[in-house]
Amino acid sequence: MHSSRVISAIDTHTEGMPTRVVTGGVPVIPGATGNERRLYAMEHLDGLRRFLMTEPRGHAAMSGAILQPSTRPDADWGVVFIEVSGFLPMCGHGTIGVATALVEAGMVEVVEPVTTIRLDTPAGLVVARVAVSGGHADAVTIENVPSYVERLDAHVEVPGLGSVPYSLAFGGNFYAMVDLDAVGLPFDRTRQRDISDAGLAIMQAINEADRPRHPEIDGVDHCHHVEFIAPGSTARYSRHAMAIHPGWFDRSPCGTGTSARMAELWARGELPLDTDFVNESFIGSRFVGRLISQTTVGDRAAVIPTITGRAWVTGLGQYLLDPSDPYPEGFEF
Ligand code: PYC
Repeated sequence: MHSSRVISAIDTHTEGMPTRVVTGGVPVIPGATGNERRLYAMEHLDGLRRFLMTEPRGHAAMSGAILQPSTRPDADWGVVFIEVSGFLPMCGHGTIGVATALVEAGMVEVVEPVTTIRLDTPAGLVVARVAVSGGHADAVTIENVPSYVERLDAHVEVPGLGSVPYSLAFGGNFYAMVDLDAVGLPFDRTRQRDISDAGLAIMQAINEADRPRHPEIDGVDHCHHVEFIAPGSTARYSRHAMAIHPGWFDRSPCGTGTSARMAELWARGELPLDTDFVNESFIGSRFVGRLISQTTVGDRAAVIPTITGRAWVTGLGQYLLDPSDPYPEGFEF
């Protein structure tokens, strides 16, 4: 076969959302920390990201994670998260996919009933506890990075929508949380184009009016996710449509979005620590979240969330580039 590039991957899905876990073919990415690696990759490896995420090897809602050696002594593996939208500081469904792939491929020492894997992510240390039986990764609980509220009950002026009420929280990425009712749309997948357009308009308006910035993680300075909360949702069980730049929906219940939502509910006094919060995705799949302790981020009160979900291996791939391929970095359609 003619090929100038060979990338090996374990393809998985987490509650419906793909994670292409890259296991070989990418050299060590320069950087003294996970976030420095992300920043380096944003500048120098965007073509590799597009090669793996966009058509014809990926699709419009593709997501992945590049395995790396850890930059820190207390972690087993490093991870750089990639998706059609860019390089993420943290990805919950991606971490569940990575932990499942590492166990299923025997790339960590597998211990039953629980295998603990410590991951060096750009947003910080994330611990994944994999429930394993008979060698099978049954479910994964991740202990996420500190999550906090940036704005509660704010408003933003959005062209075509008027003044939209929202709250903004960080759970590994920044999430604007908006009631679907507030933009006059139903929780209905046949209206996904309208919901996505509303989400993109809200993200743009927030970023233009007042961009959020993480006080401790360099280069985390925009809102590219809008969590549209379905009517009837409560502080224990919520359904949502997660609209993501540049125009797709998370198929999973979104681990970092669930963390942000729990931080918001906690800040409102509606979700105490050690209490289950079930979050349901646009396709009906579920994560169970919990807040396990309190901490701070800069001068803000923050919480440590856990997220439990499942992932399955869907394929083993070697992604090739024929030197005569007219689309060496794929394309977006
Ligand atoms: O699960 O955290 C997540 C996530 C972020 C973007 C898509 N999924």
